[in-house]
Amino acid sequence: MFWDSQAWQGIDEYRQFVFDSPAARLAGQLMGSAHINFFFDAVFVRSAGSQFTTPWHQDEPYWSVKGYDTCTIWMPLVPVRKQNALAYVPGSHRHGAVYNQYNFGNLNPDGKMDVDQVDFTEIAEQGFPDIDADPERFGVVSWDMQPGDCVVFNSRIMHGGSGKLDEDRDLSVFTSKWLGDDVRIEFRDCGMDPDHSAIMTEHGLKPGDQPGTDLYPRVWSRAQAD
Ligand SMILES: O=C(O)CCC(=O)C(=O)O
Repeated sequence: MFWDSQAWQGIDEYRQFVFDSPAARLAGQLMGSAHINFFFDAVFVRSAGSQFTTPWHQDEPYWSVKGYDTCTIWMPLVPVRKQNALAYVPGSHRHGAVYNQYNFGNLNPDGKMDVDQVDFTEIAEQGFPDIDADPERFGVVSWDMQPGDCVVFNSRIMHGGSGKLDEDRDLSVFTSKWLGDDVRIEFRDCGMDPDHSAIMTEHGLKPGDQPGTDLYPRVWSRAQAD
């Protein structure tokens, strides 16, 4: 498995997607936001037969920002079967509870184990539900997808389960994260993943600020689109 993130500043094709594709407009329209800022990209590449499954989790509770108007566009670059694709628990972005999420920092193989560590044990109100034990009860959904299809999901929705691949299938996915009107910078005592607090501070951003600067460029405004 190969994973990379925040590569948009160095890769022209990623920049084109961020600035020139309809993605920002879609995010703005779906979230009902007047403005959209780009947050970051993350790619997930798995070779055929990979058995690494993404643990069930939510995104926004890990982030260095807080807000309901946050979304990810999950965009496979190869055909993907429903059972191999990212899956979602519909409506779970409205639960409002703090779950004891998996610490993705544990998966970091490059030895920098102090990076992107998140520990929800002190703040969690309940354990993360065992969704795989009864996917039907949770109403889990996923879809067969072709290159060109994408799923846009609220960053508080429970999602996971992707990447346990059939022997004849590889999977390459480009994901992009977008921020709308109610989003503010937030530094979390439990840790953050990805932890942008240092680079935000370098750019003069502090908790409570709206994301901006060339780190999180404004890529779409409803007023200019009208
Ligand atoms: O594609 C995957 O396996 C994980 C994607 C994901 O969890 C995300 O984009 O938040």
